[in-house]
Amino acid sequence: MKRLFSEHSIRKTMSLDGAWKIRFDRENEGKTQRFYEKEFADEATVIVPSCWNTQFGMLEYTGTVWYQKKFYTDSGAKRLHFGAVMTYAEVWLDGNYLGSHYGGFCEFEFIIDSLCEGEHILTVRVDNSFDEKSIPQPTVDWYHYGGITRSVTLENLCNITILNNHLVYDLNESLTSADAHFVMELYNACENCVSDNICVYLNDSLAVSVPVTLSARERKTICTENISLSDVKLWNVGKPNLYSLTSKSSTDDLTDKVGFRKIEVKDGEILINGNKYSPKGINRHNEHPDFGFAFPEALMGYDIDIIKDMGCDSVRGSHYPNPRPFVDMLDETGITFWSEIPIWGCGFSAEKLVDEDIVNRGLQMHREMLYYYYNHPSIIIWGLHNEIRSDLPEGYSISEKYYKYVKGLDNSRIVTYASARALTDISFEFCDIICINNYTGWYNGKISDWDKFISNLTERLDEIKQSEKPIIMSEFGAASVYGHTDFEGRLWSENYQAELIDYCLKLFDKSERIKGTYIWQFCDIRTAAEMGLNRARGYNNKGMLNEYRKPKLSYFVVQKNYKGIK
Ligand code: ADA
Repeated sequence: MKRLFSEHSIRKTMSLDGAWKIRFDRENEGKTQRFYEKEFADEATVIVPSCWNTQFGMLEYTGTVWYQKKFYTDSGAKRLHFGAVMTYAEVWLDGNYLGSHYGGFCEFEFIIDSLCEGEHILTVRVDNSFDEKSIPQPTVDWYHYGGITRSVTLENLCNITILNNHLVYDLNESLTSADAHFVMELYNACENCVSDNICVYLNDSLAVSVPVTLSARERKTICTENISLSDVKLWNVGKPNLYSLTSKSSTDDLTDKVGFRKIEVKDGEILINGNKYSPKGINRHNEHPDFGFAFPEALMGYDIDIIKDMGCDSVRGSHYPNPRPFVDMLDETGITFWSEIPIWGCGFSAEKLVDEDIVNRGLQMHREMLYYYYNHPSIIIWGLHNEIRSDLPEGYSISEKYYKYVKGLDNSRIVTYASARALTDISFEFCDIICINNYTGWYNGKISDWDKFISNLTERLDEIKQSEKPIIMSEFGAASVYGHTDFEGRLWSENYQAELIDYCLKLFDKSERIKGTYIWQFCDIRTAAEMGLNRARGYNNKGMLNEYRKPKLSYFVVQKNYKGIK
């Protein structure tokens, strides 16, 4: 799969990125006409990864598009991996159905037990239309681009292959040594029973070696014995230290990057490696008007430079799992990350929050996010959902389910959700820190009403016995149209936005209870027509930069506050 470093030196991999043929299927008749059985005509090609909405004349197209790629391969078992397909993918290989995947921001894969040497045709039906059970629902504050938006790879599997390896550890009191074990998912790609030895290395030194036997085509999760690691060098915010984690069988290998750090929530504080940590954060959509969600890696690096220049040390990946190369960059830079799934609440009625299919789709998204992203040291927060009706029993029920599920999979990180119901929320017991989205001074009230809001919030948290949890202001902001300034500082001007951000950052910094901020938002983003007249230009204009990364006045305000510049 696509990472910043190479994951394999033994396993052979082939990128299926590049030119694919496409067929638009406006009438949605491709399945009945069995498009997957025929080779497409040459008339239309597109580069993968990409979004079709950024092609000329296709901006508003929501529906089905068929993609096809011919490739040549040697024989044997394969793993076909998709970085993300927006939103529903159905996949055929040489006319045979491989399977489907729902969820536009999650990785998925298929194991193909045997492929003969020669030419093959991969066909993918991509559908980005919404249905009653969609996550997100049709009313959502971002543009719902469609397409194969992240890379596609084909990997050769031979005998015992290592599909995944999670490093699970516990640092000791002095944070210099750790008890660790590895949870590995293995697959025997061979038709016979195979025995082998899996060796796991941390920075080239052997950590553990495990004999394994797997029957033909068996998939098995193994957990190694506990080992003690001494002289552990910590991953810290701003001072990241990464280890390479390499697992090898005699026919396969897998490399990942890991880091050791301890995340705690204690006495109203967030602690990283025992030190108090108040994230200076920003909400960021992984979107660009010219590329949609198929965000180029070179630009990711540029965004990270801007984020650092602004003085931020944390990013909330609002509102979905981000591409792995982006999270790799954060691991390497020492910027922390909040990763969440795209349950964007305003679109979900109370009934939808208890709809079994929707709840299960969300569970699957959490499962996939934790499976693929578990090792990233930059991820310190798992986000359960955003702005749902957490003031109602239905919101309570889904929060409880997701909190318990995610905690059960990973108890080493903070689990939370972003609430827009500060004064009426009944679900705060299902978060380790209290995260509040509020737009005082924009959708309601004046900038100076923020003081009252914060005192109401802390009083309420005391009343409902949630006062021991740190508060994070996870969204606040105002829209401004880039280049529009005035003498009066009216709504929509850069100066009004800058004034609000300055006021909030100073107020939150003075509060004893607020332990971090995530400004809404990094840059302007294209949004859905359903968002209506409140979204000038069809954009959410609350960016500190415009969509082409040109700074607004508020950018420099953030810089001053976050960098403590007088
Ligand atoms: C919400 C939501 C964001 C954005 C914001 C806004 O808090 O979580 O995605 O829509 O409101 O700009 O109103």
